[in-house]
Amino acid sequence: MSDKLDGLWAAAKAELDVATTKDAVEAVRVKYTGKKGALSAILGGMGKLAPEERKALGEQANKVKAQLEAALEQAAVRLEEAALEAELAGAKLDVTLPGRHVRLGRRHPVSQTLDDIVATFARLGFDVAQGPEIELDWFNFEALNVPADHPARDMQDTFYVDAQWLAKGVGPTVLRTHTSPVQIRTMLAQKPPVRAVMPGRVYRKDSDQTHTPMFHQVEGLYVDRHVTFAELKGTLDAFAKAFFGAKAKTRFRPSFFPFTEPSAEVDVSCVFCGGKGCRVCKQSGWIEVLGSGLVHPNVLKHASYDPAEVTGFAFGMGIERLTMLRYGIDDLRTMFENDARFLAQF
Ligand code: 2U9
Repeated sequence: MSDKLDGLWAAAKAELDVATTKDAVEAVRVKYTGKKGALSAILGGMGKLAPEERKALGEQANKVKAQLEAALEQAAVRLEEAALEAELAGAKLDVTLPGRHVRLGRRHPVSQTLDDIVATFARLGFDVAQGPEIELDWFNFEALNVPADHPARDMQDTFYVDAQWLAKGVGPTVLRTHTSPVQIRTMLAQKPPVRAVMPGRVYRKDSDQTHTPMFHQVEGLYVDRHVTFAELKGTLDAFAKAFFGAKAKTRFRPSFFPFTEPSAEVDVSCVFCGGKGCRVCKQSGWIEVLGSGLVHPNVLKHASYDPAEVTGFAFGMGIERLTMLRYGIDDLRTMFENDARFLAQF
């Protein structure tokens, strides 16, 4: 029986050495170590042996079984390696070629600027409020003290959304021309005090070197008892210093907006020449960055606030313009072309 085991191992080893397929290796495994295989047959006959002979043969059988299993494993590995070798040779894959470069995406400079502005006002205690881009004419114009015959309501400036509004029994709808309707909605939804900034997309029928039909704004509103123009100046000066640097100075020039009275445009000392005068600030030393004012009493009334009880300030800024000033970009179109090579610089 001992000879039989030796013979079995020799035969199995010889067959494995010439096996060239997985199936051939599997056939050897079944033939020699399977349930009905040669090894089982030998072990089955062991019952008839004397105890000491059985022990010796058992040990030998275990050794042969272990050898067989190791040889089967080796054969399997050898075949796998050969298959991989053949595949690589056939596919002519050049594993020394450098990998494809994956360009990382990043936030658009306009989004970065918008987020920075919102974060700056958040530090000054402002909440963030948002509203619909398709807006009722009432919220976009009427509530903001923009009379029906105001040039800003002209078909030329405003995208009207629904021509059938009258038939449907709703007011006209527009693509909002500013984020100001969000202020009205916010005031109607809560009692004073209100202190919030309103970031978002706005739309105007405008398209030239310095205007696009869609752009981004951040507006802000602070309404409470005893809010004065001094608070407006302090807040916007703090914003300018946070955004343009501690050396930035501000100046307030009288202006007019239907929704604020008094109104002021806010200039910042030129970020390029520090106020000395250059091409960008047209030698004036100042750059206009914001509009602002105290909320018009009519606007407070439309929002169900009592102008005898509360006052407020409001401001607005265009984000594309601020982004261009911040990064020294001189062509508005680059903000909308989404050329990844251009955007990767910021
Ligand atoms: C309410 C009351 C008042 C928002 C204001 C401006 C002045 C302003 C422009 C800046 C550049 C628009 O993007 S831009 O072209 N904005 O000059 N905006 S005051 O005043 C409000 C808003 C809401 C209830």
